[in-house]
Amino acid sequence: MNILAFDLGASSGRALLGRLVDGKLTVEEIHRFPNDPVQAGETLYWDILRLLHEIKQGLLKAHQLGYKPESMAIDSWAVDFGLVGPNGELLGNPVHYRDRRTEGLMEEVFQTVPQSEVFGRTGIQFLPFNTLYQLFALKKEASVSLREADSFLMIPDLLRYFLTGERKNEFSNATTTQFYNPTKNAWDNGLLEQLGIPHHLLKEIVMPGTIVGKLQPSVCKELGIPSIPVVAVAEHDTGSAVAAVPSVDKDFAYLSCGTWSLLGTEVAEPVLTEEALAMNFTNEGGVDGTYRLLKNIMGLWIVQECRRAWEKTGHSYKFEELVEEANQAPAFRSFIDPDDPVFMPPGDMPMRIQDYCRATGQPIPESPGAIIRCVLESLALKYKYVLACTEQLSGKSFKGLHMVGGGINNKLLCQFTANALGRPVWAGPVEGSAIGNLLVQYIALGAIQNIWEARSIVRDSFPLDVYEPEAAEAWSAAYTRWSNLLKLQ
Ligand code: LFR
Repeated sequence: MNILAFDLGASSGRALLGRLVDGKLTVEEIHRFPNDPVQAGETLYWDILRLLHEIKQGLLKAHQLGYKPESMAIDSWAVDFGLVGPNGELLGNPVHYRDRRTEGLMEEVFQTVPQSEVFGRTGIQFLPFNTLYQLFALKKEASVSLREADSFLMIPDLLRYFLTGERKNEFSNATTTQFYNPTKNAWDNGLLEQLGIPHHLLKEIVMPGTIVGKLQPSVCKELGIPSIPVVAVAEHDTGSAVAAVPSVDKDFAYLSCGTWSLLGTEVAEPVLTEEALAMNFTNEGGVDGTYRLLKNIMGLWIVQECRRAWEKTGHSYKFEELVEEANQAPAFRSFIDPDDPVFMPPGDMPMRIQDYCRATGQPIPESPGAIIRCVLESLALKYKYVLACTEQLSGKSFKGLHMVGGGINNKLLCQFTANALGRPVWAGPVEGSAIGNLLVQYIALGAIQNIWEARSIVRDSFPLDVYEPEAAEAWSAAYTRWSNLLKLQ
């Protein structure tokens, strides 16, 4: 059975054709496209209509290649949204979560609803760009779009709406807004009311694995293709990636590694304790009513932005070149906290890393190789810390770490991670989110029974690379230095 997954990442999107034959899944990338944000005036936007165009191109290519997909689904990054008006029109272009409009707004929200209450009601970590603060920003500026809006649709909801005409909010993404209440299993209208944010725009929530509609006649006519069902999968890419983790153990730790690094475990119930709040962990909804207890780590965004900064000055490096130079650079010279807020917005990342090292009295990395080495070592050390927090909060212990996502192409990072953890890393599959997207479609279509059968199919279909830990003592000493730098006890 051929089906189609669209996986939209913060820097690129792709369409993967999946084929399930005798319990084995094969995938073929049939379309890949850039996802370049656009700065217009003071605001950083997503180019949403271009993304819709590229999705249509993917559909067209699948048909031109003769695949006749039987369903499709979209997953993307979380938290961002578009507002749709009473006549079905898009009110304004969706804003990028890295836009600066939410700066300082978390603290302002806490003056009305205390931070511990927000966490107790939603279980979501505090990130300045959460949808809650984005809507609060709109309310503060008396936004006309917010006033006129009839529907709040997150990025995949919105694209699905353009394709099917149906307006529904998908569960995994809804939970990331920080106004979904996992105890009540419903939107937390009361929380929005306290902040003066309208909630009549929120739509019915559909669970991952629901067929929500089908391609509407105008789309089929435009592309000259037959209509197919459009499925709501775990439309949050991290939810899809974790669905594709090929674990045998029910208790497993994962690192979904791309622009962001998302590290944690799957739990049956959200962990809403004071300790979880203090560690700023999150509980995001997943497949089959599960939650992901995890923490966002800044991830390869820092490397992507370094590369972009060097490109601007006329020095284009391939990722592999940078990783190779990092491999050659001296070990353990200087470290950063990848999650320091200075690294969040787009901009001159090499300079920010150097400033960080200067301000903390460390040697200043000069060459690209030295800078990237500093970032990759610091990420691996942060993973060790966050894995320990995950064990503490969940009461579980993990023999090793599953890594999925494009970041596992960076073999040096995988090896550093195994070294820092002193435990094996099992890396694969690379296309975690797209594969999770396909699997949940197969569940919706009745071709796979449940998520555990899906995970065994991943195990049988894709190779795993195993990284055994090395240089235990040197990494353990580095961890002590790094945690002193961050003043962790
Ligand atoms: C990863 C991701 C993270 C989310 C961030 C922003 O692609 O979806 O899970 O925190 O992007 O939406």
